[in-house]
Order: sequence, then structure tokens, then C-alpha cells
Amino acid sequence: MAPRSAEVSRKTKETEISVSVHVDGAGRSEMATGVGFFDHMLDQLSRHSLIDMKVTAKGDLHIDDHHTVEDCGIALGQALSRALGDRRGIMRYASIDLAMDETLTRAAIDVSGRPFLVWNVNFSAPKIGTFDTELVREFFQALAQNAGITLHVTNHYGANNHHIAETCFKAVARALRMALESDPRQPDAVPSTKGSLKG
Ligand SMILES: [Mn+2]
Repeated sequence: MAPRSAEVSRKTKETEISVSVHVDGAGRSEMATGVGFFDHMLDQLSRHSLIDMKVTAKGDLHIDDHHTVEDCGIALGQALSRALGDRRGIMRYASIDLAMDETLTRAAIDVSGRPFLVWNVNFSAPKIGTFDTELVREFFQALAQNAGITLHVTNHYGANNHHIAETCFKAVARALRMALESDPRQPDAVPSTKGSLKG
């Protein structure tokens, strides 16, 4: 499998973001989005997917975190899609039920080229610290859309909103890791009867 890496820079009137990803990495992350809780979540995404990720963002945080979080999802998704190329040789499907203390969350993924998010996660509070909990969904919507992945996330149960958010990131990370692994039985084939995973 060729090295799977990409860089994306994206500038709008709301945000200026640069992202680099190395899919076959070691889970090294450098996050500087200006949003502390989001950095913590992106660190989890990198660490447990083993995708090296660097994200630098300067966003309009004087308004709120929304544009920054969404646009980081867009840029990360674009970088991931670019790094994966024609998606040849990958396992494609994966799912995991991920536990963290009292919380259990499932992520199921199809690296299909077809963007879709099914989101069954509810938070019991609007904020984790200063972070709006509704932005967790916004991030994954942008990621799925731009990475060309089908992503289903279901929180089965949980009480602590920090844990609920964190299990979403860790479960998606771990499912991504499995789905992006090389399939030793068909290392040179695109795993689709259509012959294409480019959407
Ligand atoms: Mn945490």
C-alpha cells in the first residue's frame, strides 16, 4: 500500500485551517484549534486511530466555537479522503462498542465514498465546560461528508457528558483504524462489486 498522507489548507472569512494526516502513523497529534476541549477530543481521534494528525486553526472564536469545529471537520475529512486515494486494499467496514466507565457508545463505519451520518447521541447538558455539546455532531457531520464515509454513532447509555463525547471520538477512531487497515487477502483490490469507492 502506498504511503497514505495528505495536507489541506482552507481559508474562509470565518476560519483559517491547516491539516496534515498520515494514515499509517502512530497516533501522534499536534492540535492547536484554540478550543481546549476540542483539542482533547482530536487527540483521542488521532491516538486511537493511529492516524498522525496535525491541526492548526485560527477561527472566529469571539463569536463561538461553531465555525472552527465544523471547518476542522471539513478540512480533516478532505485530507483523509485525499490520503486514501482510490481506497484500494482497505478492510472498508468496521464497528466497535466502546466502553468508558459508565458510558457505552457504538461506531459503525463504511469507508464507502458515500457520505452519510446517522447520529443517535443525546447529551443531557448543553455544555461541557465552555464547549457546546451540539458541536460534537457538527464535527462528525462535516467529517463524514468530506471524508466520504458512512458513519453511524449510537450512544447506548452514559451519564457524564464528557464521557459521552469522548467515547464518540474514541469509537470512531478505533473503527477508522480497523476499516483503514490493509486487507491481506485482497491487498490490491477495491473492496466493492462496483469496482469503485469514490462515491
Ligand atoms: Mn477526557
